[in-house]
Amino acid sequence: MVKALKNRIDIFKEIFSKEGIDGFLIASERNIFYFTEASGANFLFIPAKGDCKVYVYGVNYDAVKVEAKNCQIELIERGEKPEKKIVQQVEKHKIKVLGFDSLLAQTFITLKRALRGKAKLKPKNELVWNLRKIKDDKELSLMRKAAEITSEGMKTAYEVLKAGMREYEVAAEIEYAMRKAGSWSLAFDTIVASGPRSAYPHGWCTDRKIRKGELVVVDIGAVYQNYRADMTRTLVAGKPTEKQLKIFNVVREAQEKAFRKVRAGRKARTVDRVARKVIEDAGFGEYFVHGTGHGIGLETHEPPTLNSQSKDKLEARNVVTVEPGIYITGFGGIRIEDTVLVMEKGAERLTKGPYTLTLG
Ligand SMILES: [Mn+2]
Repeated sequence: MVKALKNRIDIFKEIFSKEGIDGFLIASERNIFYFTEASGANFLFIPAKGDCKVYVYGVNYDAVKVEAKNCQIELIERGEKPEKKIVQQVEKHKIKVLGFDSLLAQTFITLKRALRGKAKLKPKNELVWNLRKIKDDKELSLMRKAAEITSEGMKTAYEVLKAGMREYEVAAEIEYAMRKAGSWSLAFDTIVASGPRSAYPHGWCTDRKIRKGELVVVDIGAVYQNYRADMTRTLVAGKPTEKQLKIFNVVREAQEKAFRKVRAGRKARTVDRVARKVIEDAGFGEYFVHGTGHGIGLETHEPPTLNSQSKDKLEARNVVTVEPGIYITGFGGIRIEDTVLVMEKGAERLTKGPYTLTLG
């Protein structure tokens, strides 16, 4: 299915209409961006028939007026309740079933009270995700760019890392390189986790001084025009030990074998099983403490999910991460992660970098 940007709202109208829903309320900022190209808006009301309305507070009103496509824009005045405006639209369009993506509990309660049984509220976030997880050509080109910038950041990590540097200093060099390469922001806080801290899968970054021979997990993500990439390499400042190399090779093999399993039609949990089997067979099963990957796009963590519980099936134009790891408390951790594009007959790595603990 080809989804030109101008048609996303129309395509979505068809999808929710088939579910017996005659109006849809979008409250997630990323979902509103997906449908309208506007950032910073608060609600998007989509009737099955008729014009859409975006609601926005004063702080972002001018920006949304410039950016928003395919919808009318309405200011939420100070002291005004947006729920009231939404109920007015529900009445105007005679909506009986109002689908929604996700609402704050307070918004849900206020809306439900104000609707007084006139329309049923139906949570249907998965309908939006079914669209969002299939990236169109424009999205793929932006994600390619985000991945290129991220790879540039990782190249810098290999170039600058040395014993004696503090974790935040390595992070600063990486982030500067990504900014200069065009990154709009960071997909998440840069992780530079060294020594025993590398055993924390999401070990952020501190002022710890990196010592010679220590493992350093570097997990980074650039953002280009709101689209993200996610990439991890594990480096050693100095010469790796035999044990470090052995564990690295296990993770490397797990990542490569899992990557080769990625293709349209594959169960996401099969990819996880393949990675997990390599690590289990090497005797490190208990140290692989997270799933193998996740979808990525406008958000860093999106469907589909690649873990042992996942019911997702991979589809062409999904973009997912493949990121097995081994984390041993006290010793350290190793993770290798790429952002990859799912294709009909395989996959393509969008992030590119060396699969080595050291440069050269
Ligand atoms: Mn990731």
